Amino acid sequence: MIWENNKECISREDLEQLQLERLQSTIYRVGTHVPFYRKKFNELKLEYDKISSLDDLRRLPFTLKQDLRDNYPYGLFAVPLREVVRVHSSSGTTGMATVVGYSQNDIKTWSNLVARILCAAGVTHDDVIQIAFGYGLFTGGFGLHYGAERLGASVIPISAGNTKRQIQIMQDFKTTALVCTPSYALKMADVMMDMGINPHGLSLRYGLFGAEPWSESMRREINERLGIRATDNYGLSEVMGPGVAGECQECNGLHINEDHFLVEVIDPETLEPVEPGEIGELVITTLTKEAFPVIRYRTRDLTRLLPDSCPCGRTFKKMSRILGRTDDMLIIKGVNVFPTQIEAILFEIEGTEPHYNLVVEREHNEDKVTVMVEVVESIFFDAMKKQRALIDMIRKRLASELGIGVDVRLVEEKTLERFEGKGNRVIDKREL
Ligand code: DLL
Repeated sequence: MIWENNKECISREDLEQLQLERLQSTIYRVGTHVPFYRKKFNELKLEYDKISSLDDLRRLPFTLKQDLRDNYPYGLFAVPLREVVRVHSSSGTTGMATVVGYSQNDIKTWSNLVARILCAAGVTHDDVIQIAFGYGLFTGGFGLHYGAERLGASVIPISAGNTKRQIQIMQDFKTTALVCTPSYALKMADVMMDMGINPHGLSLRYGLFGAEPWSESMRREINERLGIRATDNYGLSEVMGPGVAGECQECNGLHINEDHFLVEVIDPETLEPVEPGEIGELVITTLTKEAFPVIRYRTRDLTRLLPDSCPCGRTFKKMSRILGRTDDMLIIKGVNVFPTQIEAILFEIEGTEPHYNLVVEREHNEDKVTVMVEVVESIFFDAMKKQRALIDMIRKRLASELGIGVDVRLVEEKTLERFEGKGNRVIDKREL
């Protein structure tokens, strides 16, 4: 089923016309209401009425996370605070927090776009959706909640944490769709095992996961262990929250809600567009946001646009799953490596558990990575010889696929941290 057939299956020509009209009104809105953009546009001598094609987007300035910080808290809002009905904020783990706002219309749009994504994943109003994202300043909980209600599903707003209770409720309330981070889904699978509950005996059918990078191998693992069909969905608070892009049941790329977001993929060094289909940094311009529009927001997320049309019938472009963030990339002996690449390989190796950490240190001006990976009990207590053989095998697999050598350490089951929200598997000991 398609939530909004007339929009999600629009012809490219009509879409581009709609995008252009919406871009023009967004530029006018920020140029007249947001001093930050007015100043930038004046510096560029940009005349609003001279934006006459989508290619003109490239004449506009980028917006960076730092710009949001510099204008903390409300400096980039395009409406007076009395028109703002909701405020969300990022946690600020990598610096000062950023604040975003929503008008009444923004909340309506947001709910609708999240409903599209739930519907694309196969969920309907007959489903019981357990939302195990944190409710609060993080956009995950409320974003998915409003979308699920808009869809007409039965929503269980349990929030994150208290995993045993989550599972009890999943069992008693006959949850059919689980919404959380992929890391938390894995943790739930572990806890179910500890509780002696067979996930395949539950009513669970769908998992909608997002908010952090994950790999195809991790999807397979979650699907098998929980007996569900997991789909990926993407968003970021600066642009809206969840609802920017999501997978349909083809599970091979995320449809971007292009009638509300104009995307570019650029080379983060040269800032020029990459060749079609090449990997680069995703840049997003909002087309309908009222309270907090952003122009050419540099997400730092790396992806590529996929060329093929989708059998599901949606005409919106698809992007690959997020391959990493420009700021997560490790440079080991000159080779660029993303944690998700290592994850994908570890998940394929028999005997290892799907829990790992990457410890990064700097030795002689080079990043050194040690992969700590949990192994099943039988291997951990096995003879040293067997352990050595496994370490060698993991090292070889990583070396052949990444092109560099990393150290590997096996650790006992349940020794590495588990996550209820966004996972953080990189322990960075470099003092950068
Ligand atoms: O994580 C919004 C969200 C909530 C998306 C729930 C999906 C589901 P932020 O906290 O602002 O917002 O973090 C945004 O998380 O720039 C990506 O680096 C990462 N991210 C989000 N979704 C995915 C995904 C929410 N599906 C940042 N795959 C983004 C990989 C993701 N990374």
